[in-house]
Amino acid sequence: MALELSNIMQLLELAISGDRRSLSRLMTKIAESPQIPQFQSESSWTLGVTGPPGAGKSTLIGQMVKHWVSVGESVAVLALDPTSPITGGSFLADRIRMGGDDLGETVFVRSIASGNSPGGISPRIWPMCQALSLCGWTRIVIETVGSGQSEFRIAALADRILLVDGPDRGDIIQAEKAGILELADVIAVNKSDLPGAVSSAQSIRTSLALSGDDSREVLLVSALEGEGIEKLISTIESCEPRSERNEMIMRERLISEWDSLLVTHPEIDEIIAKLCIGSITVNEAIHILSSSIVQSRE
Ligand SMILES: Nc1nc2c(ncn2[C@@H]2O[C@H](COP(=O)(O)OP(=O)(O)OP(=O)(O)O)[C@@H](O)[C@H]2O)c(=O)[nH]1
Ligand SMILES: [Mg+2]
Repeated sequence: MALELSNIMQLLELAISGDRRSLSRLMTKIAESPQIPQFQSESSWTLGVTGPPGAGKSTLIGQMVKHWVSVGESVAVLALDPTSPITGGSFLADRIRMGGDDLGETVFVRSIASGNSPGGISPRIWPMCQALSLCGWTRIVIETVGSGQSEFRIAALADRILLVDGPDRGDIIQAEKAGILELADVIAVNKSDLPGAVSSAQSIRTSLALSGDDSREVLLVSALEGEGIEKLISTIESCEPRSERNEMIMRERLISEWDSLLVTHPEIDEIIAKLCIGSITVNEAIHILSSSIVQSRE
């Protein structure tokens, strides 16, 4: 375990010195190592981008990346696709290359295979973002499909959340149900080149007004035509992370790391078997698991 962590620290040093291969390997290690590594970066800028499948998140991120690169930022994108992580990421890279641009030195795109992480990917996103920040990436974007609570919870680890919706009212209802609408800092209705986008944006504004929160912007954008991108970026950059944000991030970190410790616990199967035959109670199981987790971390 100690050797594993020292490897990770070596990779981090190489990645900080600008070695891209080491950065890639570092991301893999953070995703796959049995123990979740911890890094501390003084400051980081992270944006969670979530929204229903096919809303245009990747295309929009591609446009945002282009803009950021043109103003001298260096952008890292972590793409989480619960269905096909590998194609999801390469697809994103294709979108960013739209217009024949090379990704260049100032863009890093990585797809994350959530299936390879002991205890799930969620608790690993924070150290990944911290490591990217230590390596000098000034804009860190996490793309997740907001089709379920667990995917959305990943976006909640970022300092700010952008919800991307399509011009279909069904998408918005889904976002409302999952609680995404409530927590997003900025809401973009994409595909403004298609009919329905204006009325979708209007119905989101009505929803926000009904819940007494009408201070957030609902912006119309077309990722395909590059419409509304600068306004979107300036809105995202000027939005003050809400006061509850830090509490939400810490809550997500704590819950996801705790969950991960629990499901990767070496005795978990044995304890479940004992619960099944009634030889221990749930309270006793909690006591056994939590005391051994505490001991292993001392
Ligand atoms: N008309 C129109 N089509 C768009 C726009 N943005 C994206 N699309 C199209 O919508 C489809 C999905 O785009 P993606 O960017 O892959 O959407 P996504 O939300 O990242 O999709 P997943 O990651 O699979 O959830 C593609 O065919 C895009 O070309 C837009 O502004 N207007
Ligand atoms: Mg995508």
